[in-house]
Amino acid sequence: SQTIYLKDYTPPSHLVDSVELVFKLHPTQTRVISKIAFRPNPDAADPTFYLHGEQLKLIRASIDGQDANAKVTDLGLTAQAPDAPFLWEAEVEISPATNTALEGLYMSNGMYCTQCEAEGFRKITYYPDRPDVMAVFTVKIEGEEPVKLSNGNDLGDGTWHDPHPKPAYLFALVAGDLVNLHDTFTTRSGRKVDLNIYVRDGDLHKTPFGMDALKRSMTWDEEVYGREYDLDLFNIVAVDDFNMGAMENKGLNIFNSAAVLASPDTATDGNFHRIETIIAHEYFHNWTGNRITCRDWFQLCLKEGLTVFRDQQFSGDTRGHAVERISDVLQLRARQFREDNGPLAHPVRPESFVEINNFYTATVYEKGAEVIGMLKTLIGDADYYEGCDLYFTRHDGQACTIEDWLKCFEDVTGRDLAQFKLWYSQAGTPRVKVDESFHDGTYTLTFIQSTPPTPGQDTKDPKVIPIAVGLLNEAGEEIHATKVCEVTDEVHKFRFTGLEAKPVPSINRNFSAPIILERDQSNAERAFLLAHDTDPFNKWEAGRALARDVMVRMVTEDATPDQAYLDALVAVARDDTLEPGFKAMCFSGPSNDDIQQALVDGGVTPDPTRIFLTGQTLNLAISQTMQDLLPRIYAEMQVDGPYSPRSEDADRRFWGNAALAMLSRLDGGAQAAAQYASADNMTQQLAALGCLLRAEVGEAQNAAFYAQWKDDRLVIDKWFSMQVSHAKLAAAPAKAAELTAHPDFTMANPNRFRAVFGALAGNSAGFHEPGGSGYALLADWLIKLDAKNPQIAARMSTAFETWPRYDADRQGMMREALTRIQAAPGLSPDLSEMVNRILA
Ligand code: BAL
Ligand code: ZN
Repeated sequence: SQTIYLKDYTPPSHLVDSVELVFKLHPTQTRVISKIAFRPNPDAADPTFYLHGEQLKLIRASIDGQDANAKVTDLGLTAQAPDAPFLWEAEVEISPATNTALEGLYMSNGMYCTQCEAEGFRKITYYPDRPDVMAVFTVKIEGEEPVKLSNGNDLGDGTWHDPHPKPAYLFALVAGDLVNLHDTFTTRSGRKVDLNIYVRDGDLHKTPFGMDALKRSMTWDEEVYGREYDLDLFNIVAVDDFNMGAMENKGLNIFNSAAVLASPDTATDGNFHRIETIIAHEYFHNWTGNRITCRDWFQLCLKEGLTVFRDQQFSGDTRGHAVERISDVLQLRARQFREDNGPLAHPVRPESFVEINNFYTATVYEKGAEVIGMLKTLIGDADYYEGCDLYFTRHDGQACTIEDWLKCFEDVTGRDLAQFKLWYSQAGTPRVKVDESFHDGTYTLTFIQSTPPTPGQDTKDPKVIPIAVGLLNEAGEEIHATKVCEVTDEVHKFRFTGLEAKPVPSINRNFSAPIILERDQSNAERAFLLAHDTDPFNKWEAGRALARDVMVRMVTEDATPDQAYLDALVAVARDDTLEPGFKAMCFSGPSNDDIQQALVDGGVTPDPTRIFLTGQTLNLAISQTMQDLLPRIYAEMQVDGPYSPRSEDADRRFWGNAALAMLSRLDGGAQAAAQYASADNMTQQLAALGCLLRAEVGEAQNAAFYAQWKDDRLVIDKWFSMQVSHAKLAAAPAKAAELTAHPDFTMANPNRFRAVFGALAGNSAGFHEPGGSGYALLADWLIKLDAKNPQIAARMSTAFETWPRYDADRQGMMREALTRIQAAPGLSPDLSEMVNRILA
């Protein structure tokens, strides 16, 4: 397989005016008949007529009615084409039922569906399968299935027409025995849009929340970005077997059923939140992705970073900005910082790839979103939205680049964004060291920035880093409102004058830049900021830094749990001005990966076993300190009345269940057993089960849970995941191995595979148990899965990306597992690229 480079981009040889497709559906012998109107591209670098095509049986192909004499390879075909517009007609045969990679046209529980991003359309028919070729599609679906859907408007009798030119990756087809929830939405200019969520019979009661989220997303995009929907129909379909969370196909979004189906008895508050976010995300793609798409796949962040940023804004507006920002940053640190500081580090806009599916990463998505957030912080809200408006009018209907995007903001502001663009090209998380001094009423902050080397990038230039700073006096009053320090030089000083005494700084408020701050800060100052900072993010951050320091000292110096930290937590719990969701966040503490990275930064080799045991000790100490408060918190946080996923209720359950987790460390699970017995929704049931499993007293409830939910796939995914995430140390890989023999385990379903092996990878002390059984098991299963579904196998290989941080024994065993994968016969380009990069 070949490496593809951004610098080698050339325009397509031919453009497409229209595409007509006829599908004669059959599980193993679907016929796809295409009529495509091509014309030579005047801007082409190379006029050779080339179409992508993989795993297709070519039946016939003609150009203007004459046999095309196509030269076919495994990857596509070439043919002699006239130097003028012409009609390509072809017929191919494909086998959806045996398509286990879930890319192209495949079958899921008897239903036909598609996934074409990034390069799946070439498994449906011969086509210039690249995002800069946009065309108007008309599709006819022939088959027995009662419901037959494609993009755009329904012309009846299985025929669909999408008037908006689109790249092939946004093509979609669904056919099956489905039922739907119908609703309507009227756009602000008066267009009446029919909305449907299609599901299998029996799942209809799980659709109303998704529908509500869709309508709220449509309103939000009108109000905040001035974007209206542009067709008379918007369809969503839930599919059980799906590689991604969901896909934004024009007018026909296809969702992993886990990312759309929710009812109070089967979905947790976390599930509801995630579903709302994904529905919004896919809907927002209609403008940021579909109307304006990417010129080539290197520009993926153009649509993904921006659309993640938009869904984060939406969630903040819906659920409260402080808790939303904290959870976004927790995600960023756990996934993106980990990626950016390991062998898989790559720029937000990568410069080369073997398999583009390997670049649907936390860096492209989440760091891509941070970059948009920094742009908005630097230029201000008014210019940000004006720049977006310009982008939408200037580039509607086009396939664009990051340069096109940034130019809109340069034109609106008159600013040169060349240095800002380094955020797109330089990988690695910047470190910013902070020095401070105070003389004669002037407080000086000195920022010193550096970015460590990453694969292929040994040296980095200084970036523009917007660091929001506020100052407090020693009484805890804000004496300087938040000011954005634009750090542009390697060493950059900022002065605050007219101060009576040395202030306490609150730096990088609201996490204004995705950086690692390096600053000598006492735990007393952290506790002070946790008590007084007016910026909710930094208030939480101070507590997190405190917790991290306490954990690190417990791990490295055998320290006992720090009393000042325990007292600070009690103060948070007692503070009536704080929201329940915020309190719960303060008690969540740093992630395991966060602790490991802190240890690595301090020159200490992390031992996951020791970190796990230390976490247990600290959690017990926290529970004991909180002992007197817990029953009251727990009682106060109970929500009366029927379940609602609204954030006020969800946040109460979040804090109440944090209290339950603490109680369960003291009462042997008595309160959790009571909650389990009386729970009338999945949030309460699953939280109680988790506490019981952690306390190793939940055997009966665990069996009852399985029996109660054995017919609900999505709940059983949770059950599989719980078994592994609550197994301790070496018992985790053993449990995962045992579950692979469970009658409900199947690697054909990505959600089920992830439920077991995602949970194993997330159970750090289990995956890294010193005997190496976690590594060996995951390697075995990645090799097996790769033969069926290379995309998921490649994605899950990232469990190994941290190998360089560990001790020699663990490193050796992880490398051995990776080398074994590398040597597996017939390894896919997907998994092979990942393993090669991880080992490089
Ligand atoms: N475009 C792939 C799925 C998503 O990011 O929405
Ligand atoms: Zn997306």
